[in-house]
Formats: sequence, C-alpha cells, structure tokens
Amino acid sequence: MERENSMSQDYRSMWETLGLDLEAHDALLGVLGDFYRDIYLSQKNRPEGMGYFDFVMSEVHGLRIRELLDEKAAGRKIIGSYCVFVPEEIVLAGNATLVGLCAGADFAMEEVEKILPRNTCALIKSTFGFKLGRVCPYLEAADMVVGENTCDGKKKAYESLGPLVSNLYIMDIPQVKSEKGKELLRTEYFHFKDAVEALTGVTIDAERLREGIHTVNAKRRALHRLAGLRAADPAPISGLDALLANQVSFYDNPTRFTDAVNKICDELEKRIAARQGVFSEKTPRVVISGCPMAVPSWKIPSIVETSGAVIVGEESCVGERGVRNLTDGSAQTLEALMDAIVDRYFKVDCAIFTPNPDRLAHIEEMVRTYKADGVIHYGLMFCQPYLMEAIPVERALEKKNIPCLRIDTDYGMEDVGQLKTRIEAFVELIK
Ligand code: BJ8
Repeated sequence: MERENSMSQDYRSMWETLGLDLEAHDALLGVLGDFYRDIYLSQKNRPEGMGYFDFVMSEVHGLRIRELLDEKAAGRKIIGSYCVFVPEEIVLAGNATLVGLCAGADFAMEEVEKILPRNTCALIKSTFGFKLGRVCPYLEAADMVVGENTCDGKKKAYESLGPLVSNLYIMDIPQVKSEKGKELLRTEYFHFKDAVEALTGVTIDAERLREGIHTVNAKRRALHRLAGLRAADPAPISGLDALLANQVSFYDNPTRFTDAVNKICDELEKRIAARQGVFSEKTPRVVISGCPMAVPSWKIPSIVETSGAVIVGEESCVGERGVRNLTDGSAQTLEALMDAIVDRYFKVDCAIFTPNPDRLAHIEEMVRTYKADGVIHYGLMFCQPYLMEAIPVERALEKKNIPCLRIDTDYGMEDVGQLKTRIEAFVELIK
C-alpha cells in the first residue's frame, strides 16, 4: 500500500512536470477506470493472457509514460502520430519510439468548439480536447508530432493544431493510387526520414532500417496470428479483447507487445483444440468495418457483444487495415528498403483514396475468412470519407447476400439505447 502510494505520488509529479492539468486528468482516469471495469473486466471466460493487456491499460498513463521519459533521458526521441501512414520502421531506425495519439473520448468540448466547427468528426475533436484539456501525457512527452494530410477534416485541423504544439511535422499523403500518387508517398517518406534524422541525430542506414522493418513485421505477424485464430467457432477471444490488443499496439514497446500477443495466441490455440470459447458455438459472427476505434471508444463492440453476437474481425486502422501487409525487408540498399516501405504503405486502403475498390474486396475477404454472418459499418458522424463509402459498401455486400448494418455515431452515450435496439434486431436477422 505504501509502495502504491509513493508510486502514484511519483506519477503525479511526473504528470505535473509534463504540464498536465492534474484535476482534469484525475477526472479522466476515474471515468476511464470505471468504463474499463464495466466493459472489460465484466466479460466472462477471458483468456488468461489478457491479464497483460489489463495491466498495460491500468498503467497506460503511469508506467508506460515513465518508460518513455526514461527513454528520453537516455537520448531517445518520442514521435507521436495520428495515422497508420506514419511508418514505424523509419521511426525505429532513427532510434525513436512511435506512439499513437488518436483518442476515443470527448474532452473539453466547449474549448474545442471555439477552434473547430461543431460538425467535425469526434476523432479530430478528441485530439484537440486532449490537447486543450492538458490530459494526454503521450502528446506532452512527444518530441515530434506528425500530422498527415489525409481527410479534409484532419488536414485543415492540423493548421489549427500547429500553434498549440511546438513540434508539428506535416506529411502529405496521396489520394489516388496512381504512379504519381506513389511517387508522392515516396518523396514524403524520404522527407520524413530526413526529419527523423534531424530530430535524433542518427543516420538511418540500410542495417538500421532492416532492423526496424524486422521489429514491425514481427509485431504485425503476431497480430495476423491473433486475427487468424478468430476464425474458429466457438470464438476463442472476444472482439472487445482483440480490439484492445490492437489498441495497445499503438502505445506499447513493440517487442514486448509482440511477445504478449504470441503468448495469448499459444493459449488461444489450446482453447481452440479444446473447443473452448468466450461465446457458445454458432453465436452470430460480425465483422466491424469503418473508422478507427481509438482508446476508449468501446461503445459499439460492447453493445454488439452484449446483444448476442461476437465480433470476429475489424476492417479498421485499429485492426486489419492498419497491420495487414508486411514490409519486404530482404533488400540490401537503403533506397530499396525505403521502396519496400512505400510499397507496403501504398496498399493501405483508407477511404481517403478515390476510387477505393481494394477496401470493399478486403471486407468481403474478411467475411469469408472469419466466417462472419454480417458486417456492421461503423462511421463517425461528419466523417465524409467513411460515411460516403458506407453506402456503396452496403450495396455491394447486399448484392452478395451479406447483411450489413450502417451505424453513424460519435463518442457520446446518448444514442446507446437506440443503437442497442438496432444492433439486437440485426443480430436476430443474421442468426
Ligand atoms: S489511414 S482511416 S488512420 S486517415 S474519422 S479523422 S477519416 S473524418 S482517421 Fe484515418 Fe489514417 Fe485513413 Fe486510417 Fe478523417 Fe474520418 Fe475523422 Fe478519420
């Protein structure tokens, strides 16, 4: 107990040094803790390996921040990002650590709406809320924050974020999958490499980059393994827990994370062999597709999995869209390895691309692979790319007799009752 007290005291002074608003931060952690207990810890039959992720979440603003500050003290730099187009391979090769900064909760909304229009998507608003409310230790610890020109909302919002942070780096992202588009991505990734080198003072050579590729590939392979095991019926892990693993991948030390995921996969393989699941066999199976779900946006998965269905895959940047392809690390030269990175990221089928047929093909492939009975399309209100794409996605799926439910929502809780009714009806339909 004494040790716990001194530890939390230690964290408080750490948060204070980072410039956090302690009172607001306490309130945030309080709400988060309750939310986590109600949604996560109340689940039945969880794999034991989830204990690791519970621990990481309980220390997400504590021990992990302490580790990052220790890394900084030892000369390493921290880079924050809002998008899976920021290549972690390059960051690691430059002796820096990448952390995800997207947030999945409303905070300081009154302040946010003085800077951004009300009809901005919840993810962008949340980014500003965490900055204006001074409650995100990751953002405050970052030596560089990377904003990317993806959707209109983000790219214009970064113009307003610039004056609020001292270290914003903007990366341009193509919108068309053409040769010209690929050339733009290549140019931008070389610029980014230069910027990382300037920040860290480390020259990125082929060997360092190959090592970075190796580390990130191992992490993605572990997540592929986890995803593959979810094809089993009964499902050996809940969608909520699998989502949590994907969310933690944005914060945790990559090598330690890879080990934890592989460990849980070992356990899941045993569960599958013993036909043991978190839900009974023949529980209706759902793929979630759409906008990324950053911590703690657990509203939809929690409703789905308390309405008689299990989520077996996420077509999302916090999920398969973000991790699905590996980077070829076999080349010898720095140029060729950089090209391999460009090739890998150019396949990310974000809805900001026009046209974007690969995403639809991937959703259908996931339905087949994970033997899903239907798709729930998750769109954040005012997110034009995903809401626009939701309509052709729904039509194409229905043509193939794959039921699809389109949900437009935000981070608020006002629509929970209505969503539950719609999701329960959908689960009845796909049974
Ligand atoms: S690669 S999905 S992480 S841009 S929800 S802010 S799109 S208005 S998050 Fe994304 Fe990169 Fe694409 Fe993935 Fe805009 Fe939509 Fe908001 Fe969004």
